[in-house]
Amino acid sequence: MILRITFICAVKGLGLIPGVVGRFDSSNGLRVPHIGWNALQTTKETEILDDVGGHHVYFVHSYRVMPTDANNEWISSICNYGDSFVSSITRGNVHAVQFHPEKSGDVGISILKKFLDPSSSSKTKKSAIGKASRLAKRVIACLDVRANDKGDLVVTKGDQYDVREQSNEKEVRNLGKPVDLAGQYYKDGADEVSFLNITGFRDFPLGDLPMLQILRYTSENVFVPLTVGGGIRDFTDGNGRYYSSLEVASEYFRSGADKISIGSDAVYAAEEYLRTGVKTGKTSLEQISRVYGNQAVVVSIDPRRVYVRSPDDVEFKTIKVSSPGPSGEEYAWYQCTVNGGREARPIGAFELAKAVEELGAGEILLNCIDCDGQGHGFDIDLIKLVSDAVTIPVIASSGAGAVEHFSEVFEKTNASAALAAGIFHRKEVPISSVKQHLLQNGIEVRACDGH
Ligand code: 1PR
Repeated sequence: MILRITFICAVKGLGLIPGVVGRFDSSNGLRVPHIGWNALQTTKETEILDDVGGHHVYFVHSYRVMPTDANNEWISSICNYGDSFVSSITRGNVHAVQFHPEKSGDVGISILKKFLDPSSSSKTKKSAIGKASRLAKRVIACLDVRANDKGDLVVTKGDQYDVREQSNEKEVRNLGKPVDLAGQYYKDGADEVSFLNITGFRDFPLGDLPMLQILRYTSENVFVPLTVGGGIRDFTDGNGRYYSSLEVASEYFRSGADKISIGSDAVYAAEEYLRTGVKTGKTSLEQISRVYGNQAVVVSIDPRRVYVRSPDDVEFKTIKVSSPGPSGEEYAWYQCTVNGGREARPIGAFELAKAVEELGAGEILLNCIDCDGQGHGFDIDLIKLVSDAVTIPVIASSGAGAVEHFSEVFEKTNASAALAAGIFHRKEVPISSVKQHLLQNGIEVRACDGH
């Protein structure tokens, strides 16, 4: 990574705008990439940023330009993340932004409209609650998608990963249509939407064109980041045609995904890396992050809690659990699984998280099979363990059942985002109530009163 910085610093730009591009410094605990909704401070009158006041906009990057006297006259806004960096520049009719207006909801759309037509009227309501001041904690809606027994792609939801009804027919639980639900969650104020193709490990995703179509249709109306996961790996089809994981990911990106999420394949890559100590550059994780950047690659971890009597009983990192195990065990480790929890692997969540960060992951989606669908809250022990182990953002997932679970995870761990599925699908708790609750507890979130 140091080499990369040196390389970038050593390369001259066109010299039109004075400044140096450098990587955020993660050595003092700052999470890099900078992913999420942050506040801007406008420093110059410019119509295109008229509606931004008090709102968050969406950033996803690891490199930035610092403001200096030499580039001061270009700067139209700055953002603070660790230090102040340049978030937009304006000169005459030249505008450039570091954030993503196309992913910044109504505020972003207004920026794009004003860029095309400076006289267009403002449609964004001034934020009535929760004025933006820093990086917000994100609330993510997750849609586990798979084909039901009739072959239609549906949003489903498991209990500890079992997505079949308990009836005699054991049909796949059907909680709605993916595109409709994603659109609804966008309107409700979700900061991101994730699709997980949960049978991707056994089906080839490029053969699963409806999934690509879901992404295309969703990205027409949903202007927050979309993540898609499931089946990202090298594959040879029935005709002997080989597809690299990079091709699979590229197809997802072309169809509207902003980030891809790798599950099983990242576990194999981490195991191999820990065994050999060698980065081959050939794993899906390394290849996709090299081409699209770390910030576009999420690793989804599916661990299960394994209780032990003593940390010496196992070679993996253990924690002292907050409630003892069934036989009074005081310790546990979190065993990673592949293929949707079907196969346990000889690697812990702690070891996996550290390895995938080194291999190029930009973010971790941290599920927990024990908590999935239970509604008793996130596994705080696990999330603390992993979010303290890495410097990339961690998304807490599995177990949300009430608004208090969201404040608990942000107060007790270093998670950057919290993801939920069941409570949103079953309409038990609206996203707006989660955000209202977080704001009342002094936790900054993106206000969702603009819709
Ligand atoms: O291994 O690269 O093909 O990726 C497969 C992906 O599909 C992984 O991200 C894996 O987590 C996911 N997956 C596989 N099987 C299941 C299943 O449920 N049977 N879903 C599955 C994982 C977990 C979360 C869920 C949260 C929140 N689902 O995504 O949404 O636990 O749920 P809750 O709020 O209702 O508790 P690969």
